[in-house]
Amino acid sequence: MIPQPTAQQPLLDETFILQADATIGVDDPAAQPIAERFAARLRRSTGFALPMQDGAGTITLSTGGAESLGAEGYELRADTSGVTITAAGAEGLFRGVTTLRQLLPAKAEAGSAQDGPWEIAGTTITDTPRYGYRGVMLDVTRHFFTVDQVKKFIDLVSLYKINRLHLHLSDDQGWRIQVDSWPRLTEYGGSLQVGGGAGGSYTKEDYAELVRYAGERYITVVPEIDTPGHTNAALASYPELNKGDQAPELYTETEVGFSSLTIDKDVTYEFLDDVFREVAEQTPGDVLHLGGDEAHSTPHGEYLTFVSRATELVVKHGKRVMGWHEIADGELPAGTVVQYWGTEDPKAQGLAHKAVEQGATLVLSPANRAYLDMKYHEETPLGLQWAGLVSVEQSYSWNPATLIPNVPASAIDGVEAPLWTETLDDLDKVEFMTFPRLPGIAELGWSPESALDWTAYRDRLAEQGSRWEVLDVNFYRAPEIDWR
Ligand code: NGO
Repeated sequence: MIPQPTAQQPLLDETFILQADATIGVDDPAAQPIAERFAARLRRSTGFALPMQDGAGTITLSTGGAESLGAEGYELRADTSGVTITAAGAEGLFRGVTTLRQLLPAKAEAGSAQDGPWEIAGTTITDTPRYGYRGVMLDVTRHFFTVDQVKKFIDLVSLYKINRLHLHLSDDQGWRIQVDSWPRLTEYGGSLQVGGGAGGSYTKEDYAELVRYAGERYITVVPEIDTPGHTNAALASYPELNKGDQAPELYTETEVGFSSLTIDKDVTYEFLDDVFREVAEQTPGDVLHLGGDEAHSTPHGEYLTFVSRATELVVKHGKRVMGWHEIADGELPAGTVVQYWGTEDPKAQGLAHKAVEQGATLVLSPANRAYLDMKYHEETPLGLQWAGLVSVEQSYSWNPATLIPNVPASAIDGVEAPLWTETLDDLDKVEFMTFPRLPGIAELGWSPESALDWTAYRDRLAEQGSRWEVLDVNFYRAPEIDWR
């Protein structure tokens, strides 16, 4: 199982076998949709009727217990008589059902009827996450991904108890979210992508659908509008955002660091005020990411001014600021989340310390460990390697608590695995870079420190391969894993 639960005990001599007459019981209307979706999946693969029932069933989801395990925690017991999952509320039940899916044979994930038996070795599990933020980022700017593609991605990451989806929605190569007050951002700024092909963007309805779909899987969307650099698509769409009112051409290559909003123009902040307002209005999560990375074309003094003014606008629209670690050189409002993407470099670590000294918290995305777009090895046909090669072992074998020396445990919100898409133009390629590394990052975010052990993890990871085959995931069959 991945992530490894906090505590698991076998129940010797007990085996649960799902039979044709099984029922699914729920005692809380809030958990009804969770049970329904679980039952629907199992009906397809088992061919059983699996009717829903109020209160206890063969498989029971029950709220109002296990309160000490927090909103995401749960208890699970599988024995000869049935399976019970107990949690404080619906979110914990959802995580527990995710575990139950992994306890069942891989063929339970199939879209058509399979032969049993449907057995689970007797067990009790008590589980609660180590960190509250366990994210994945998808860059939909360098290449655009449709709502349906992102939904499949959400489905796959939710199997590993990921609870944040960071969408990188604007960059030099494309603006991907509708903004009514600045319509050319998508109409023109979203029209292309890397390589020069047609891009795309999300309408408000599309974005709402992604937020809803992720929410159903207890994943909060964190939208990113990258500023003041990585803004060529916006600058190309509106001449007035540029120094000298001259719009650049659209850009479809992959250099970074050449674009900048104009820091000393009022229109820059009118623009951001509108964009942040419209994005914030559509985002139930409490965080809005304003980028802040690689502003190499913004003079440093101006960058610091920008951080103060732009963060103020995010706060004005009721959200906490999130930004890449460069923003920590500026003055940060209370509640800011700083995303560390450094390697072992002292300058980046210094900014992480600066963030913590200002009271900000950290989400860890060390590029040489957590970047899903780094090549696995020299011959990987996709991806980049500026942060080094990132094998499955390299991405798993680190400890969030000690990655940056002298950061108090209370300052770490969790981990996130970013997937940048300069070289990835379809979902198969996205899957290839994401699996098998993402489950390891998810485990670093969820499982207790004592459970983190590469040799044991390697064995557990090997078992996931059969699930990905059933789910039709194009994963990288890393040779260091004995895939079963
Ligand atoms: C950097 C850069 C991105 C690239 C990515 C590629 C950050 C935070 N900014 O990470 O624009 O796409 O590397 O790995």
